[in-house]
Amino acid sequence: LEARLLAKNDEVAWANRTWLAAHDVVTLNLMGAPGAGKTALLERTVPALGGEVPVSVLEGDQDTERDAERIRAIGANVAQINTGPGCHLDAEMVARGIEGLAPPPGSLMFVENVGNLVCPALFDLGEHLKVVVLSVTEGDDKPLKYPHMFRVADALVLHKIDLLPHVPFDLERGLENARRVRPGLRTFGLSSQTGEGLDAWLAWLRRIRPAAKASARLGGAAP
Ligand SMILES: Nc1nc2c(ncn2[C@@H]2O[C@H](COP(=O)(O)OP(=O)(O)O)[C@@H](O)[C@H]2O)c(=O)[nH]1
Ligand SMILES: [Mg+2]
Repeated sequence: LEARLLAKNDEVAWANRTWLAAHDVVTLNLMGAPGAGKTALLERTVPALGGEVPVSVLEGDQDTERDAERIRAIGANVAQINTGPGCHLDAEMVARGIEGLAPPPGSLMFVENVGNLVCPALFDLGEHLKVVVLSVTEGDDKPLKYPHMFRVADALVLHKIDLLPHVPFDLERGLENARRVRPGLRTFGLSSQTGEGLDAWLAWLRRIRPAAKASARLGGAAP
């Protein structure tokens, strides 16, 4: 049943990927535990890039419009998807979300997945890149305990570094653990509270638009 479910998801994800490539909408899937600071990161990122490129946000949560309201408050194009008991977004939900959002050609779209380090790792949404957000309050062993999430990630945001003096998170060990499961993983240590480290993250986002376009032109294997 799980294999059939994932195969069906992959088909829809492929359709999403094709649509996003045709409309030149570069899409990032933000994943991480509840409270890792995914929405806070978007609240920093969207205004910083908003003047350069249109940005849309698709918010995923089990319930409420709370995150969509936070993003709406900063003036961005946003839609909320509620999964009810579901623990992750799937490609079909994202397809419907894209229809509602109508991200313009040449834009950037962020998808904030439902908060947890397990199920979202399994579901391709048709995005270009997956980003895992791990805050230093969660412990430096999490990449080892939830390896699937870190293995599928294209980048890691090591979040809330302003709290490093107050928590026993060992930065070197955290990075080593992440790279043990995902060699070469690109990492950004940053704080959405203080803004420290944000520049490198923003610079990467500015660079990936042309890179993602090039890879979309090359195409991947259809499921
Ligand atoms: N100290 C600190 N707190 C943060 C930071 N980013 C987010 N938070 C706080 O962490 C909590 C969860 O943030 P939220 O964006 O809702 O997390 P999400 O569930 O992953 O979307 C909130 O109370 C935020 O104010 C940060 O960089 N430093
Ligand atoms: Mg959130």
